[in-house]
This record gives sequence, structure tokens and C-alpha cells, in this order.
Amino acid sequence: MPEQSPHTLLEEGFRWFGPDDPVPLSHIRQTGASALFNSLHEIPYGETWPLEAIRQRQAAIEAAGLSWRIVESLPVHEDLKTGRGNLRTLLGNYRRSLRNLAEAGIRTVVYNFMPVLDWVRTDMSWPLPGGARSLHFDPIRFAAFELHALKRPGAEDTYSPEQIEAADRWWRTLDTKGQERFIQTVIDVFPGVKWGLTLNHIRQMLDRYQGIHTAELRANLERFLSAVIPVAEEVGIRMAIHPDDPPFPILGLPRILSTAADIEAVFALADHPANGLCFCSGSFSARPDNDLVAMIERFGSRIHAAHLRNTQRKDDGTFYEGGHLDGSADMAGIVRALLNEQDRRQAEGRRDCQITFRPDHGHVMMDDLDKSVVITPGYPSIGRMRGLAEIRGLMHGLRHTQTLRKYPSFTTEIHALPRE
Ligand code: DNO
Repeated sequence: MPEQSPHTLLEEGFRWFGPDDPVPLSHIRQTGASALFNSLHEIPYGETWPLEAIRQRQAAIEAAGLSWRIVESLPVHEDLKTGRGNLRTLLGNYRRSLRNLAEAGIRTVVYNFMPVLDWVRTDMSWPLPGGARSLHFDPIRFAAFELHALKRPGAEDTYSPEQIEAADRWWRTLDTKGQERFIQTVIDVFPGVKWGLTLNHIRQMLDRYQGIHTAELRANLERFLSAVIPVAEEVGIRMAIHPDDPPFPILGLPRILSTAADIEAVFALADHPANGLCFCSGSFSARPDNDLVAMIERFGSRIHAAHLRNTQRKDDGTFYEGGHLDGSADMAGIVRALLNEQDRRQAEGRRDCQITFRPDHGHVMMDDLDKSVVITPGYPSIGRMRGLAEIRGLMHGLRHTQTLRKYPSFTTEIHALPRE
């Protein structure tokens, strides 16, 4: 990490899904963000990432004038989450990948420990009043998925009779094609890959979680962390776990990272700074009892990366992804808390004081609405760039206000400030 000057902004990042991403590196460069969140999606989950492949990707990114700052994600194989299978080999491979990444100079690795599905929405093209499209989650539609498509045994016990009736009603509005489209929306959204999953695959994956409740899943995470964190620590890598999205139980599966109490419990499993968090404001904000600013103030020292986006929650339990500054989460408060955390780190003399964020998700809007290429759900270029620009403006505004308070006659560039 470079030396930081006082009042540094957060580092601006952008996600790139690799050479097949319809958003090319040259476009990302134009956004002004330079820190890439990238993964080697072509390597199957559980295999070692060879140093050569890492270096090749890194060279491609650097040739575009950008830098591969964060691995998102180094996926955790389902066997490690269920605790069944050839765990020794999987853990050994993960550790080797970390060593190779460190050798290439990459210092932050995002991963998640969500069972079966990475993230879930019930509509990837929810119309907003102005004509842009957003991502939406509706518990009634999700109930329809469980009850009518997946036919998950026991699902009916988790819904009220009114919800079951509403789900039936909605399901009946879909024709066969509509049902098929809806099912794919729910089950096949893994970052950077299309697996062509079917309902039967999901049923088999769910079966493997029989008997695995919160305590077991947490114990499996502990096993993973105790194998991986010592290596991360040794080679200087910070691990950043991504929260549950959505942050409540689905499909009868356990969830272990939805609230502040969960973060505390996960940190306690391996009490070392290398065991850290990817603070995703979008995931956490879908729950009304999460106070995001307080979470950053409390756990900030172990936040190693941030995903900034907003959700708009409704009283009926639905939520959609609003504009980055526009939703249930107090984005100004969140960004201010992250900037304060950077200042705190700097005062402490920590070398890794700058926090890298990416504008997470974005609306499909303007020219993106008419593109013939398939846009990765949540990852259109224009909507994300709008989010980035808004957060960039917010950071500058917040720093400017701080500066004016401290140096009332100050008028020039914030970066030119003298050291305190
Ligand atoms: C969704 C993303 C997640 C995230 C992984 C991290 O848009 O934030 O897919 O990359 O859960 O492992």
C-alpha cells in the first residue's frame, strides 16, 4: 500500500469479470476508477490458482492502465461449507492460491460463506419510474419459487397462509416461458460464470445441507479460517468475508453473516486482522435492524474492502436497489464513517489505511437499455458509473467540509493539504 496523505479519499474500484466481461477494461479506465476487483472465474471452485495465470491476468489489467487490487472472489468450495469431502486437498489448494496471490503482490481477498446460492433476487429488470431497470426482491415471489418451482419440502411452514395464497396467485399469472425465466433469475446468478443450473441441481445442493444449522456452518467456517488465516497472516493477505445477500435465511439454509452480532462472532473465530470483512452496504441495508454507520464504527479496523450501494426497503418486505445515494441506507453517513476509519488508521500509523470500494451494482439505464450484449445482472457500465460519480462527489464534499472546518480560509485542492 502506498503512503497515505491526510484526508485521503477512499480508493475507487470497479469490478471486472475478466476477458468475457461485456464491459472492457478501456471503458473502466474512463470512469476514473483504477483499482480492479477481479477473479479468475475460469478456474473451477476448489482448484489452485497458478501463479502464472495470476500474473497473466495482472499483466492484462496493468496494460490497460489499471491495477488488480482486490480478488473478488477466491471462491470457497461447497464441500468446505458443508464440511464433507476432501477437505485437506481443498484447504491446501486455497492456501496455495493465497501464496501465489501474495507472490504477485495482491493483498486483499474477498470470499463468502453463503450456502448454495451466492446472491438472490426475484427480478433482475424491475422498472423504475424514470425507465431505468433495477434489481428487486419480493418475498412473495420467492415463496412462489420455493412452493411451486422447487417444491421444497417444509417450505410451506415458513410462510403465513396469506403469503402462500399471494404466492399462488402470482405464480398463476406466469405462462410456462415466464416461469422458466423466473426460475433462471433465481438460481443461476453466480458472479462471472453461467453454470446452466437446473432445479434438480439446486435440490441436490440443498440436500447436502441436511443437518447443517447455524452452529455447524459456523464451525465449518472456523475450520476454514483456522487453516487459511495463518497463511494469510504470514504472506500479508487480508481476507474479507462478504455478508449474506439477502441478509436473512432463505431456502431453510443457515445464515451466519447478516448482522452486527454475526460479524462479531465471525471475527471471534479467528481473532486476527487478516480475518476481516468486505463491508457491503447493499447486503446489510436490506435489514431494518442493521445500523450501518454503527457497524463501520465498531468493526472498521477489520474492513478490508467495501461495496457501496443502497437498497430501498418497503413495509411489505420487498426491497429494490435504489440509486447509490438514494434508499434506506444513509450513504453519506456510511462514506463519512469509512473516511473517519481511514483517518483513525492513519493516526495509528497503519500502512493499510486506505479502504478500496467499488460502486456495487447499478441500474440498467440510457444506452445500456438497448444493448444487444447480455449485461451481467447488477453490472451494467453506465449505472455503476453513475454510482461511482455520486460517491466520488460525496467523498469530495465530505472532505471539503471537514477541511473548511479545520482551515476556514482553505480553497484549493484537498490533496494539497499539509501533513498534520
Ligand atoms: C454480488 C456480489 C457477490 C460477491 C460474492 C463474494 O453482486 O457482491 O457475488 O462478489 O458473494 O464472494
